[in-house]
Amino acid sequence: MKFNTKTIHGNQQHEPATGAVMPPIFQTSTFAQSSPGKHKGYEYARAANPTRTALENAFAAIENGTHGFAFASGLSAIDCVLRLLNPEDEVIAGDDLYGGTYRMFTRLFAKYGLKFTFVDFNDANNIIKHLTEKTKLVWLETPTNPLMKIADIKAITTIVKSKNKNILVAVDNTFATPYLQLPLDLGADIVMHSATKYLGGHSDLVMGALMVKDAKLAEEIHFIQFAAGAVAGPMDSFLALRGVKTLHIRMQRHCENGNSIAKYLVKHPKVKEVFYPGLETHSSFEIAKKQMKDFGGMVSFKLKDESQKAAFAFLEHLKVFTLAESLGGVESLANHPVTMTHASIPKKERDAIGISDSLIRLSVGIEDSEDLLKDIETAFSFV
Ligand code: P1T
Repeated sequence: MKFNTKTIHGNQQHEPATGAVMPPIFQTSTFAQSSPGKHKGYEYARAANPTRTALENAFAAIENGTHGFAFASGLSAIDCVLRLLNPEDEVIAGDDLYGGTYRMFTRLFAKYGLKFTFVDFNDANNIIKHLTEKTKLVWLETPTNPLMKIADIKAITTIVKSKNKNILVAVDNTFATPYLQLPLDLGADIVMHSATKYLGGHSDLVMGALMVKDAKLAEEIHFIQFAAGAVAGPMDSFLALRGVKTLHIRMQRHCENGNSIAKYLVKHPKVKEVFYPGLETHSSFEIAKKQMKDFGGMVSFKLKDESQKAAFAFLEHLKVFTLAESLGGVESLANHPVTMTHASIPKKERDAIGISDSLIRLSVGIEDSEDLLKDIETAFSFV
């Protein structure tokens, strides 16, 4: 099956009892047994629930994996990956990450003896000097949140695996989605998503996903998912599955609109810099062009006026864009990383990588681009 067909039919079956085309919302915590241990494949809904199974099968299909897992949030999916490790193990991660991922690494897991090193993956070779005998996991976000940096998944995976094939490479594919890039095909071991974003696509749920292609790794992840218990509920699983079925057409429009807005911003006299991998001026444009089918709907930019006041004036006067955390829904959102999504990163570190007061991140939705452009133009008149 090709990708568009997979989003709708990948690993899906009609519900066996009734032929229902969409899986029912199995709103149950437990399943009857005819004799102890004798059941129809489901025992207790933390272990498995048929609505979640349908979604997890779809997750596996769209990322070209063999197994998919649905979690209560994106962060709980990341938490599951970190639980594969042991104290003293080392993790190499990109230096630009979603603030909550950075917070989990440095404030939750560092105290259990995991060591995190943050590296600029703009050049794949930067990883070489950080790989040690203790490295067990490489964590990539590409494009990164919020600076839209690109990591060359294939090049990094090749370097890492030639050092030690047991080092896991995990890719947070939230910004790109499998519509744009397939990390498992490029050599990664684990794909992670905040399914809250493009996979769900309608800003109506919080969910995480992991996809893998190795049966042993899948078994370990399933054990952690079951034993730690941060599973997606049946109602959210139903909504996410419905979302996945339109991922390809939504992404097509997100890309068109993202591209129009990035090109408009580049020419705007009040804009200092635009971060969008589809611009030829982007430092990793060639890698993005090779690795991604298109460039997505996330666009960040800095104002020439570097004061927080100017950024706030712009954000307060948007009307079609909603000022809110999150991204990847059908509606356009605007975010101020310093005070919102990346406030948990210490100022010194934010400054070092360029997350400054005048940085604004747009999640460009699938409305008419003329309305979005007009909205931005009006907001600029208040800066
Ligand atoms: O919010 P949650 O579903 O737990 O996902 C966390 C997460 C993980 N990875 C990336 C790349 C993310 O962007 C996120 C969540 N991000 C936001 C809420 C945001 O506005 O950036």
